[in-house]
This record gives sequence, C-alpha cells and structure tokens, in this order.
Amino acid sequence: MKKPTLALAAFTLAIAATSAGAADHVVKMLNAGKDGSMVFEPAFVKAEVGDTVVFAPTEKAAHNSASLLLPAGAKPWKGAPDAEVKVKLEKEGVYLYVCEPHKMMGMVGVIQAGKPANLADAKAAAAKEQAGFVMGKDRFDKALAQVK
Ligand SMILES: [Cu+2]
Repeated sequence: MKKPTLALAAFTLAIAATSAGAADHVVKMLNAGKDGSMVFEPAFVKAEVGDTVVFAPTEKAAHNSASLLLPAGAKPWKGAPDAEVKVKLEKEGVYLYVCEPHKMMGMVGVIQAGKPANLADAKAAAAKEQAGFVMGKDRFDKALAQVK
C-alpha cells in the first residue's frame, strides 16, 4: 500500500483553509465567450450562503447585471452599464439574473446558494423569460441543468 505523499497532504490542507470562510465568485461579462456571443462566464455559479458574486465588466458593451428572480427575502440588484457589481448571497436558493441590454440575446445566468428550494419557481420564470429571446434560448436551461 502506498502512503499519501506530502504534496497531497499539503493540497488537502489548502482546500480546508479555503472552505473555512465566505468565498468570492467572479463572473465575467463578455462580448464573446466559450458559449457564444454576449455571455456571463461562468453562467452558473454554485455558492454558499454568505458568499459574494462579483460581476466584472471584463469586456465593455454596456453590459450590466440585474436580478430577475430571487429566493424569498433576498435583495434585488441592478448594476450600471459596464460597472462592477458585488452581490452578497444572503438567502438560500436559486437566483436568476440578466444583462438588460442583451437579455434578448440570451445573456443570462444562474446562481445557486445552498439548497435550491425555489428551483421550480426559477424554472418557470426562466421558461417564461427565454420564450421572448431571439437567440441563446437554451442558456437558462443549460445553467439550471447544473443546479443540484
Ligand atoms: Cu450584455
């Protein structure tokens, strides 16, 4: 039997140290990304209550981040064009958000904080919203499919 290496032990300690406090998750606002044009990347973030999501205006095109559907009691947000927005996840559940200028192009995203208690509501709101998109009609679906 092999003994665990020192490197592996150090790696495990690093993970333990990281998970102790609230984390920041960075979501880039991009004109072009892995999933096509006008995207939030990553479009799905799995977080814990107390974590912060930072929307970064990495590429400028009047992108913003505005909440669409929130867990009960969570505070809505609406960022200015091409401005950084920091959102602290105070409530457990699923958050849907959009870029207002490019929503019709499927520039949308999903955050999960803790357990997804409001997932059915989120899916219904996403389906209603994306019916009016001219492209990227499956982006909410792809992001919501990652909620576990
Ligand atoms: Cu945009």
